[in-house]
Amino acid sequence: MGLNCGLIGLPSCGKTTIYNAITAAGAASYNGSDMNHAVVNVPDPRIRPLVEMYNPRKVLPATLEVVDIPGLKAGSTTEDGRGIKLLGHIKNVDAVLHVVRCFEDDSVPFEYSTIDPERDVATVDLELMVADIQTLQNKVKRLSKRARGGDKDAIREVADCEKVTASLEHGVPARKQNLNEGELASVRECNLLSLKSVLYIANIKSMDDASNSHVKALKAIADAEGSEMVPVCGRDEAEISQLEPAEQHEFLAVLGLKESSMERLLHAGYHLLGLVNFFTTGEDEVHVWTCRKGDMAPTAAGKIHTAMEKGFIRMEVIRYEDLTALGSEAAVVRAGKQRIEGKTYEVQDGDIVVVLFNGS
Ligand SMILES: Nc1nc2c(ncn2[C@@H]2O[C@H](COP(=O)(O)OP(=O)(O)OP(=O)(O)O)[C@@H](O)[C@H]2O)c(=O)[nH]1
Ligand SMILES: [Mg+2]
Repeated sequence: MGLNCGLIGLPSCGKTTIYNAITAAGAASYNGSDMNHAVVNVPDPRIRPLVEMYNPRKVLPATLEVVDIPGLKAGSTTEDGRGIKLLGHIKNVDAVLHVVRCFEDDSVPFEYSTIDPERDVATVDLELMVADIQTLQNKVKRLSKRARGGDKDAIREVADCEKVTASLEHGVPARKQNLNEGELASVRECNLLSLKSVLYIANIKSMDDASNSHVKALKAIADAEGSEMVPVCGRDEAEISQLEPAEQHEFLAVLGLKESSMERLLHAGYHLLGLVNFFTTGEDEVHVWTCRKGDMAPTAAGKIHTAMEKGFIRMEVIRYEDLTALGSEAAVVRAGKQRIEGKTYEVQDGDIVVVLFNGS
């Protein structure tokens, strides 16, 4: 139910190394036949004070799901269907984490003899686009009979799919096509890979290298599409993630970092996708939920339970800062700081909510 991400990139760019750096701190990780998959807890400094206050039976942090697939090289999606199958594992992710090798090291084999983020991003994007063209063509094929029969919706959807396909064939990823609402609706069920938000990860040798020319080139690519770029020293951080938390912070400090790669990626990802955390609290559980900034109260309530969205009546809201400053829910209510919000309220980061709904 939480945030869901997929790691992509050329072979040997460091995806699995970074996957290990992100997930080692978290829960179960298993090795599938050709991909790694893990669900990790999202750290939030507000959880601990809430747990101390409520002493709940259960604590449920927000979760981050990470999928790591083997590298894509030029032609992966056209050669034998293996690339298409691999990409199938990331069809349903909210965001793509695109790892780009930005370190020079002759002892680590790579596809190319040079380091060139622009080339690498274009190569991987092309594979995503080839897969998308296939997906769109399948949809057009499915709709063609209805369209020939004069079905207006089918005719419009076919036209939209063909327009997107034509731009893909010209090398423009769907995320850069400025698609309008109608076009987005026509391609929604296709889960186009090149439409997904991309967070670029520059894999570097050491943090001293965080502003080398390759990292700058990748930052420029990210900036040009309104995205984010995070430099990560994959190998060092994969090792650090194996240490005890106290030691981790010591080593991060040595590298000149305040946060682990997981924390930095999360911040960038939350920012890129416009995500916020809100809470439900009680003696039973302290639970962190994630929704999009701008989500109205019923949509956010729907993250907790679909019945809460359907039967939404109102939401009682207190702020995390008020609760910790005043010491208890009762004190917040006495201070007149509890709010009753309706269907058009936009849930804010740090809201602690109770949803009243029909069927409760
Ligand atoms: N020097 C250096 N080597 C690294 C770094 N990150 C990864 N490597 C090395 O690069 C090689 C490939 O790393 P992986 O993480 O397996 O790469 P991958 O992208 O998962 O590769 P595929 O799954 O085959 O596509 C390994 O030998 C790593 O040890 C880094 O930050 N610095
Ligand atoms: Mg790998």
